[in-house]
Amino acid sequence: MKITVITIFPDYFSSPLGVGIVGRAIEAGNLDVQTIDLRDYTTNVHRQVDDAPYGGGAGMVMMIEPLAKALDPLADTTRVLMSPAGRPLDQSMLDRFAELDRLTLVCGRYEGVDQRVSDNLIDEEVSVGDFVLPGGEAAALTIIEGVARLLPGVLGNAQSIAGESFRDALLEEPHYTRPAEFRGWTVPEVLLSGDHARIEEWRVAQRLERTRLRRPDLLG
Ligand code: JCQ
Repeated sequence: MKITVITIFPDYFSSPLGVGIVGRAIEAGNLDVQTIDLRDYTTNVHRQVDDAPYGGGAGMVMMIEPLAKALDPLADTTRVLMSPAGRPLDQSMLDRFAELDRLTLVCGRYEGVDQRVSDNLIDEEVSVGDFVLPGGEAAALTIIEGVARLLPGVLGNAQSIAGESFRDALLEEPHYTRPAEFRGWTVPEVLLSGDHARIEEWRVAQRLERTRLRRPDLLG
C-alpha cells in the first residue's frame, strides 16, 4: 500500500514513520509513505498557502491553487481531507482504507480549506474527534498507524486483530500481568484460578459492564 501525505510540515512525520509497527511495515516493503510539501506547489514568491477569507472575518483559509496542483496527479487515489467537520473515524473506516492500494491524506490548517477543494478534489472528509487541532498532521498519523497494523504481513498475528476490542463493538476487559500483588494492589482472584470457563465468563461480564459505564453509546 502507498500513502501520500500532503502537508506544510513534512518533517512532522519523520520520527513516527521510523518506529514501531509503521517503521517495520515500511522496512518490510508492506507500506510506502510519501510526504508532499504543499509549499512546493505554490507560485507566489512567499510560498504562501493561505489567504484571507472572502466575506471577511478572523483567520486564514488554505488556498485552492497549491492543493489542486498537488492533488491533480493523485486523482486515481482515494483522497481524504482531515477535518473536524469530517465523518468520525472508526475501525470500519480503517478496515476499508487498509484494503486500498493508494491513499492520499490532506492535512488542513488555519481556519480551514477553500470549500472548492473539498467539493471537487477530495473523496471524503474524516475527523478523528470532536476537537480542533492546529493542523491535520496528527490526524493523518492516526490513520497511517491504524491502517499499518491491518496490512497483510505486518502484525504477524491475525488472531490478535480478529479477537480485539471494537470488532465485537465492546470495550476490552482489564488486563493484568505479574506480580500478583504490588503495593497491596492485587489481581482479581478468578484470573489466578486456572478455571478457564470462569475466566471467560468474568471477561465477558467485565466487557459488558465497562461498556455500559464508559461507552453506553456502543450498546445502542
Ligand atoms: C481532524 N479532528 C480534528 C483544523 C480546519 C480542513 O480544515 C481544518 C482542519 C484542521 C485540522 O484537523 C483537525 C481535526 N479531526 O483539527 C481546522
